[in-house]
Amino acid sequence: MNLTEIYEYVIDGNAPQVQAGVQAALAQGFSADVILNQALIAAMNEVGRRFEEGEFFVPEMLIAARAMQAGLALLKPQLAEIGVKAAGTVAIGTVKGDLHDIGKNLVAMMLEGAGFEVQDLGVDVTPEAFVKAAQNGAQVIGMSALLTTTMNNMKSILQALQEAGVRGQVKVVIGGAPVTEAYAQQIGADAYAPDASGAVRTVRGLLA
Ligand code: B1M
Repeated sequence: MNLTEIYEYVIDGNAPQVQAGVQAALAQGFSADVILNQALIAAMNEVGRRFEEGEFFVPEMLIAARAMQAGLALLKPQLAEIGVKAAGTVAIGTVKGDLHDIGKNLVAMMLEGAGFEVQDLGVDVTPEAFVKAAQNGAQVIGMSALLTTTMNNMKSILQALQEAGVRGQVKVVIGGAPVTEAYAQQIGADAYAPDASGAVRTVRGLLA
């Protein structure tokens, strides 16, 4: 099994073959960071590109992200051992009152696939929990909302970050079906991303 095959299996969303491939590559002496960058992350970049070009839809992206995560789980102990640093830390959650998590999970998986350390705060997340994540060192706060009623809670979270004195130390990116670029500007978020691959590009840009 070579790295190109692992890359293809991630794109195909074949988790068992990705795991077999990662195990074989480790046994052949490939280092964990090479497998991560040249097979898993490279494949997720391609998945993001195909999604943006309209060649892939949400199900294909979800299946690929799950396959990537299956491979990543095997690499994590080695990555920690050789001290590979994450591209940045992102805390992401669906805002208070909102239980929709499919899109948020997809964004979290794509970010993880792009090499970020992701803290998933879950759904129905209070402003206090977002503040705590910022105080604990998250560099980016990601908020998701699917309801027109709950998207207004994003503003309260920004206020809570401000009041806690941590707004200046984090970048805030928001998204979800009813959210728009104009709304992000209106409430003072740093960025809006329309979809999961856009979120990866946006977070990379914010931390560059
Ligand atoms: Co609900 N729901 N739902 N729902 N639900 C919607 C959102 C709705 C549009 C359906 C409709 O009426 N047409 C409507 C909202 C209307 C509105 O606010 N204007 C609605 C409603 C009303 C409700 C309830 C109030 C229904 C009720 O009980 N009367 C209720 C609310 C519960 C609550 O949250 N408190 C409710 C409940 C549910 C279920 C539990 C049944 C289920 C959620 C299951 C789950 O998530 N685990 C559900 C579902 C599945 C939907 C629809 C059908 C699909 C949402 C979805 O998963 N889309 C939805 C209708 C629709 O969207 N067509 C609907 C797929 C997902 C991949 O897309 O989440 O948009 P999305 O994420 C995208 C982008 O938005 C973006 O990237 C993702 C990937 O491309 N993105 C980000 C998302 N977060 C981001 C964060 C970022 C960046 C990008 O940065 C941090």
